[in-house]
Amino acid sequence: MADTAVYLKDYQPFPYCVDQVELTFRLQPEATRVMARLHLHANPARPGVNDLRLDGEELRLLSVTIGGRAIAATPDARGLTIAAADLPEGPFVLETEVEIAPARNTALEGLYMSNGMYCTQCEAEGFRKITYYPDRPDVMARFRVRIEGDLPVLLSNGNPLGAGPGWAEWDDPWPKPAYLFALVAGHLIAHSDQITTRSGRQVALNIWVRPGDEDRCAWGMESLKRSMRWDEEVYGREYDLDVFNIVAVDDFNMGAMENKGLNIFNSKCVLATPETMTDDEFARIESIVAHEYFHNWTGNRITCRDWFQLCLKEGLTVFRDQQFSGDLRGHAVKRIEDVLALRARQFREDQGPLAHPVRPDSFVEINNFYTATVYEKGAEIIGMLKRLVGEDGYRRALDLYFDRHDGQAATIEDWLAVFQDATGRDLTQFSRWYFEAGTPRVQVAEDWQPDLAGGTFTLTLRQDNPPTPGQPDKGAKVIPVAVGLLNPNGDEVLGTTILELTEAEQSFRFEGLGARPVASVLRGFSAPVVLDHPVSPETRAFLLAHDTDPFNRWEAGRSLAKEVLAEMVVTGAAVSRPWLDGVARLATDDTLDPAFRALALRLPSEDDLAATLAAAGHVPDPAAIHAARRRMGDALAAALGAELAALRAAMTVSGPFSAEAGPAGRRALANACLALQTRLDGGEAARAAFAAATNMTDRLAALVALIDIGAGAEALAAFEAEWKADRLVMDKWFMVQVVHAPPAELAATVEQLTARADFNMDNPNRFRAVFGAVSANHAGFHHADGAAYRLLADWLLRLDGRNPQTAARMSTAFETWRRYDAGRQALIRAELSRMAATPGLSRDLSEMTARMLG
Ligand code: 0A1
Ligand code: ZN
Repeated sequence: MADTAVYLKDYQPFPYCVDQVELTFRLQPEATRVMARLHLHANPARPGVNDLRLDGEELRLLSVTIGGRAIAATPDARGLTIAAADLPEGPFVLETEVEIAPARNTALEGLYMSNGMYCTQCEAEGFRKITYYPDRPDVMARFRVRIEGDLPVLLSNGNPLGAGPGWAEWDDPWPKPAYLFALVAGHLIAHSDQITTRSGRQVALNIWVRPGDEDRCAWGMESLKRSMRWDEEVYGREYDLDVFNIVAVDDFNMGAMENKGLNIFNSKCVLATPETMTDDEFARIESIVAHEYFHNWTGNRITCRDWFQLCLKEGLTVFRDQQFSGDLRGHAVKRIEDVLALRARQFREDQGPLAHPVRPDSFVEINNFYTATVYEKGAEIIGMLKRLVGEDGYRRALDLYFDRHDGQAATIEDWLAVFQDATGRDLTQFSRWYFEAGTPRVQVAEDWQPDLAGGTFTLTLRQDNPPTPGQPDKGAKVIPVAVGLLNPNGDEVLGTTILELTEAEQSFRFEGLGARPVASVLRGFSAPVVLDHPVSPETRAFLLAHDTDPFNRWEAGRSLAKEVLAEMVVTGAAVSRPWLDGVARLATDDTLDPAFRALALRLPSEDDLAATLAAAGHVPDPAAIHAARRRMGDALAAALGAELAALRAAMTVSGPFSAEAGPAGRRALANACLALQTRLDGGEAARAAFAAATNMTDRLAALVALIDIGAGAEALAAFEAEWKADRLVMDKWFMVQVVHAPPAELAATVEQLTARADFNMDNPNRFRAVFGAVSANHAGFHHADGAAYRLLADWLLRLDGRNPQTAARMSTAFETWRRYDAGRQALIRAELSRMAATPGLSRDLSEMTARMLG
């Protein structure tokens, strides 16, 4: 790798402190001027004679002065060094003027343009593309910003200072790192509201959008207000400025960004109406709005000392947004959804060549570390901490965290120390979760001694911590394993109890039980591990029917489904009765939450099954997995038969549309039934549902059901005719065709879609709609001819020249390559090698290909 790595062990404080920054922007698409005044003084934490090194990339430097005197300074490709000899003693003011070209910025990092609007993305290291600056999170400063431009709306962080025609000034009283800086300018319209915080501060709330989108903001605004209230009630955290602005932008690399007082959102993650967005998207918008808002305390008021500590803000903020969504929508269903996502993304990452610790100790390009491991596993670790110290301990620790570190740039050591200090618990061994990669495997063995102490049941737990890149050996972790015991009638004889597994192997005894109990292990998914608990299909079916822990009840059905599917793939076995009967019973049980029943009907994904087979020592055959999964769906449809129509009818939602969990759960169950019904009736019900749908959830479900049986052409044409002018809805139209293309037709489908005039590779949403879907189509992506591998690599290379960050992220489609047979491995290795060898490849993509090639 040509670019060198940065190491955590090399951390040193920056030799200068920035007290205040004054920025002036003179906006022009091809030549924006940025004038920066930095008020600096030497940092007592870094004594000695130090040059002043400022980061800066792709800037045209026009002038540098210190204390008003011009300095001759020659920048290099990554910044500007001002020799210590040129710096006065005591505080001084450094002024620079640079020119940048936002209209030519296709990487969407720094200041760029999207549909005529100016906007910024500075996390992680984008501010250096705006001006020369110590672009690192431990340099926190107060920002004052003046924007000059011929546009009606000119926004930056903090509170408005003043505005007139063609100018606006903003002042942010809270010191912040440069990655939280934001600027937006454009022809925008606000959807406005307001809220009074619990101490009485009046806060103006605005969601700024392109004209035409103003009727799509109501849900985002409602979500914002709920988030603000929730953070006050649950964490005691209040908002701290007079205004909170959200801006929707069409071209954005990620979901959204928590800039202080000026959150910027991918329009897909904030704009919604019932006609254009599905229930899942409504729920996602709610959680992302909350996530960005929660960052105001966990990320902004307390930020990260360096980028190795990214999980400090991200793991905690994900944990908080998961709690919030659980409180609003029901914890059982939320937990199942979170675990499904964790396994699909994080376990996959942790079990392949890209595995890295939640707190990595080196990186080449930090943008490559905004991963499921840092975010989702980071959140799981906090869930475990909370389980170990209890509700009260957690609250005390968090209060101490906010008290002790407000206004600081902190580390994971600081975070663990507040838990130790608040609860007295030694977290030395627990900290391995942060520093060691890989998903532990926990094996469970049972023993029953009817004659010992009135009936003794013993659970023996053994943990294995598999090697990961650069970490061959690992010690035992602290694993909280939540366990419950049921008697043969299904009654609980032991309510949920946490067993703390701290050694490689440990036994836990339960006495005086009378009859052999059924153990429900890892309730609520109490730790992010792979559980290996060999039990009979009958026992799984028993837990599916009786477990009092909703997560484990669902999990019993899922484990059974995976075992049955694996058996079907490996031996060609038929779909097993206990699974069919168990799932059918659950789906039709009116006492259960419809959302939960819908989840029970969902089959394991093909990628999940491939991972399961690989872990069991098989070489997964994607075509065989695809065929077996279809057989399984057909068998489930046949088993439910006429009940499907009845269930759908029973789930009818009347009255005006509501995106709340109740009605959304009913639609989820109805649509799960529709998908199965379509397997039986040739598409009759789905065609009727498509025509009758009054919201996007029902319409898209019907469309997908039809595409899935190869009968989608008419509905696709109708959908396109209705929505061709709507970029967010059309992303779905692109995506479903690729995800559900017959495996042999995937490459051709993609060729045809990318040839369309409305396929725009510079829009990350559109690019992802097509190429994210390529790898989501497991059997198509892994078709033995290798056509999809080649196609994806070609497009990633093309994108890399314009938007390296998104190209690198999407290259993770290849991360599972070592699971497959020699032929497929050779094909993928060839594509990875071809990408790696391409001259001029970005730092982002070259790091990813190198790591995947290992
Ligand atoms: N901090 C944001 C996510 C984000 C990260 C990086 C970005 O550009 C490289 C953009 C957004 C969040 O957690 O929501
Ligand atoms: Zn975040």
